[in-house]
Amino acid sequence: MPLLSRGLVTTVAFALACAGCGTTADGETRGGGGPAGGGTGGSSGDGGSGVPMGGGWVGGAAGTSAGGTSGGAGGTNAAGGSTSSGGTATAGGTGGTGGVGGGCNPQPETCNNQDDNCNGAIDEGVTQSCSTMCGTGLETCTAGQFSACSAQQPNSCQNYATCTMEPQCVSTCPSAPTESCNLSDDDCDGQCDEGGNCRTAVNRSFAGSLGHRYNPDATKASCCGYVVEHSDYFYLYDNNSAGLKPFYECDKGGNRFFYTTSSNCEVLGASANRGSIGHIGDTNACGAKPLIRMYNAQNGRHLYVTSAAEKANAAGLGYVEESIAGYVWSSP
Ligand SMILES: [Ca+2]
Ligand SMILES: [Ca+2]
Ligand SMILES: [Ca+2]
Repeated sequence: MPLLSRGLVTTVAFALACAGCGTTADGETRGGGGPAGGGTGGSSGDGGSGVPMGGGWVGGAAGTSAGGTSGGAGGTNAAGGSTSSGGTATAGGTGGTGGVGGGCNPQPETCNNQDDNCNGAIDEGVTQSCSTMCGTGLETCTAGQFSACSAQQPNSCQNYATCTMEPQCVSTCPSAPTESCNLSDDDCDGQCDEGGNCRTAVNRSFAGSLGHRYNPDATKASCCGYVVEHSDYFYLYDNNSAGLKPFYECDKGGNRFFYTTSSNCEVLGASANRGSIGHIGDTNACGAKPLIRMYNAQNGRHLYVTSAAEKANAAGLGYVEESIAGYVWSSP
């Protein structure tokens, strides 16, 4: 019976019995095991070591891991038995088959830093869709890591309508608009209508026999016995716009004045209107403060103040608050 056809257990038993093969009981001398086959180099994985089988050697187990270079080492030739008289030498066993190298099992390529599809490239062509507030794009895998989304990324920019930072889908943020006289901080620098081009100072002057006058025109402010006591008492806008109204100077007769947003000068009628001294605010927008209108019934005079201290002082002189005439500013 050929030795190679025997079962493994039997074969191993024989192989063990045959170690150092010598003369058998029947006088025959059997040859030693033939050379074990060297394992064939696997494309991956080291082959296992050869094991004796059937007098020869089977190759090493197939390699399993990537990067292997060779199959199992072949067995060495057992020493042939010595030949005794009359014995028949039996051929040594055939070397075992070399171990089969570990194969690559092609799978769809995924982003795992492995060559899943066995084409020699790792994570090639693996992408996934993504999006930002600006649109959709792709993330591309390299060495197990997805890149940033190719869709446009929002830029943090100033919203000049609200003066707040917000993400915008632009590569370059819009530049600041030019400040204009509109009761708004157009360039969002924290200052409203700055630059000195919007508002003009109003002089406050006084004449002991007449009371107070408020006029931006220095000539008028110094007319008719008036003396300027505060050259920039408050500021009014030069031009009208939303949130503003003309503030009129009304002549009560004899160069005594009061001020109102009524073009008819309230009860006096339009003929008393000496024209606008500027434009006063409807609200405290753009840093405005109230202009408090007071009246003294004892002398028939009006007074306009911009602070609680002045108001208290005027109250001590018999003035009573009538209304908020409008809102004025402290700077041009
Ligand atoms: Ca691949
Ligand atoms: Ca500004
Ligand atoms: Ca402005």
